[in-house]
Amino acid sequence: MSAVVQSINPAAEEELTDGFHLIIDALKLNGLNTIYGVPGIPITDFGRMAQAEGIRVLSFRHEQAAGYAASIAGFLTKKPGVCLTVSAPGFLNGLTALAHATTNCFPMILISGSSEREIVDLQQGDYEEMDQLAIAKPLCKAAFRVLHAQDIGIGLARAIRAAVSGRPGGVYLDLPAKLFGQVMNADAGKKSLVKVIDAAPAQIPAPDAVKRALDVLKSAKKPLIILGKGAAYAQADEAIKNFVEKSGVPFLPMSMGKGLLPDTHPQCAGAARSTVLKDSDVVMLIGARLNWLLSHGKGKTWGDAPKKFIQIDIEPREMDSNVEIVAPVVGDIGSCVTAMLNAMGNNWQAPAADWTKAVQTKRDDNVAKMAPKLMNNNSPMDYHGALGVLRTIIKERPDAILVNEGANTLDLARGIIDMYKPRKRIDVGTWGIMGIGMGYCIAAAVETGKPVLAVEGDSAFGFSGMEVETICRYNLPVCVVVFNNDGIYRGTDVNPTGGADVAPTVFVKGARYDKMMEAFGGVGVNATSPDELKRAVNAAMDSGKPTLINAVLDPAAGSESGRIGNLNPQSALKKKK
Ligand SMILES: Cc1ncc(C[n+]2csc(CCOP(=O)(O)OP(=O)(O)O)c2C)c(N)n1
Ligand SMILES: [Mg+2]
Repeated sequence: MSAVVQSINPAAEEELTDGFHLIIDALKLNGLNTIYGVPGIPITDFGRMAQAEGIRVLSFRHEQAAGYAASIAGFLTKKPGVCLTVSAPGFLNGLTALAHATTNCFPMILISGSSEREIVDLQQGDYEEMDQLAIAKPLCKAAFRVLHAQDIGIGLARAIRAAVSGRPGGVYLDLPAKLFGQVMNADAGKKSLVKVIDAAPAQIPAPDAVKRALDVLKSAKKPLIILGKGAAYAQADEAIKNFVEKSGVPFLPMSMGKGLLPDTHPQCAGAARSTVLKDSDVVMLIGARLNWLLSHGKGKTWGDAPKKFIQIDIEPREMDSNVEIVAPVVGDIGSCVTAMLNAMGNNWQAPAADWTKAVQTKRDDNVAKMAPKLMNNNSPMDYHGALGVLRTIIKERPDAILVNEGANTLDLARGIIDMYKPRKRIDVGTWGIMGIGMGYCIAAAVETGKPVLAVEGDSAFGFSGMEVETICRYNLPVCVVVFNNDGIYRGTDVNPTGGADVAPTVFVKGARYDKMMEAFGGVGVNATSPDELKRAVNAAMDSGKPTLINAVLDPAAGSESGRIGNLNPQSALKKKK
């Protein structure tokens, strides 16, 4: 009887869709065409189907690297980078990257499969049981779970809008295994999808705020502009350049703000950092926060002279976070900077020459002092010899993307390698996190199509080193230079007990990281002098072949914690003699 009913029921002919396809269609509808992840239950088939439907699905060796890739894809494109993981352990591996994205204000969506809700909630011991939504919540901007196929469109729309609107950040999207297989009418499914319109609407600053800020800037005798990575993210490059140049104010780029204007620009105060922080009287922050990286806007770094701060940021709560902001300008960076530029009029007075000349002189002195160090051809290399070579290579190839992590390797490369274009330098970010390296390389190559040069401490590289296989598998134009000084900060520490274990900061001596790349068909080079390093990097950048150069550094080169040794706690207890 039921068979007969079904055969005459037009519903039996209806076209159906399922959770798998609705998620894929929702991603594509919103222009999210790349997924970074690691397969496994319950998302293996989803990855296959996504690939079949034209999404680029990049499989990693560890979710954390995939997550970092997604986070920097978000920074580079202003669209949320998507990371896809399995439940509990895969989710947790991806979670560090989600928290990193949130901290750094990069839009990213972590999509994790999850186990059966009924079993998880009764804690009955399901396969990879974990209440992932609850765990993700404090580490991201927003977290959502979709239980029904008809809600997939809305769920993804909420995730996208949360990731990119206002201050961008990480969003978690929990997709229980059962959702993927749920079936519904295809037409109704199609109608349930949402194309997010104006996901990150412009936020126009109040005219009063703009006027107030310009009045403060005008009153300055020794003004300074600080460009943060928020300014780089905004992709308002022309407006920022025009504003800075019209103002005539010296500017200091934060690490990932480098290249918005070239580091060689006459107004760049990068090499006079300590002078401008101490001596300035009005400081205008553009997409930069007064966190630890700027010594919270107070203390020795900032000198004794009174200071006034102007701040442009999309997040109103950023104002007065550490010190009083006398002129807050709240809005998106592009709108704010454009409004400032328009309100400046045609008679804007550049700051007095005694200030701008003093900054330039300090900067030129520091650059000149450094120059001879960068030209040494010592073997084994020191940081300056090796970085002098890489500095020239980036100068000759300003479109290349520079990935950088480590301690000395990071701090010295940041200071030495000039950047010429926006969003070309990507690094450890707000947390000073190790492990972003290979994930960043992969996403940078995939999202921009440009060659990538990674400058990696040997310790830093180890956090994501297995992803060199991923780089080879996708044949990406990535050249990794490992600054091999046999350890963390230095390779010279000794175990004070005289026991067999080496000191906690020391690695295997004479390690050959280049062999790792060769193991997967890439090019490996062992470079012992700046000349060799230069040849090898240029060859890699010309060929576009995955390359890893083991740069042999003097194990004694480098200092504790690079430039931030002062952050190591010291015991208040004086050692008794
Ligand atoms: C996830 C994470 N774990 C640990 C650290 C602590 N840490 C800071 S720098 C660093 C490695 C520094 O050594 P290396 O990368 O070899 O750079 P070098 O100073 O030797 O050039 C470590 C482990 C960190 N920043 N992030
Ligand atoms: Mg090292």
